[in-house]
Amino acid sequence: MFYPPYTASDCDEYHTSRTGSISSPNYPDNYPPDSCCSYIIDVADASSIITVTFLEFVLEQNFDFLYYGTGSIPAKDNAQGYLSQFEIPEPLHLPGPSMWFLFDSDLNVAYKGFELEWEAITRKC
Ligand SMILES: [Ca+2]
Repeated sequence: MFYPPYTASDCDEYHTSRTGSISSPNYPDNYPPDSCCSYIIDVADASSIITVTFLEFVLEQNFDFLYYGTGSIPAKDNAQGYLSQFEIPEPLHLPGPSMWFLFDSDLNVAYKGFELEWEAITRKC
């Protein structure tokens, strides 16, 4: 399957702190249709685990998606997985030093969106 190359947009975010939060555009109001937003978390610590906890998750199922993966290159075809649902997902645990999200909404039907928190923990072993 071919996906067009990802291009930068106004809603892109780049984070280097070990803890923080991310939410969809306009949150807690509905996200705009046709959104394409990338969120990169780079804690510069290869021995870390980045734990992501979701506080809210309301996306149009099978049409609006939050892709995620390790590294710092957000792209659908580079994703480890995606979320597209009406319920709060289980936490994610991804190896550091970096990970990304890519929020992609289609042209119709928008909902409240998502809010998440992340925390980087240094592995002892
Ligand atoms: Ca939609």
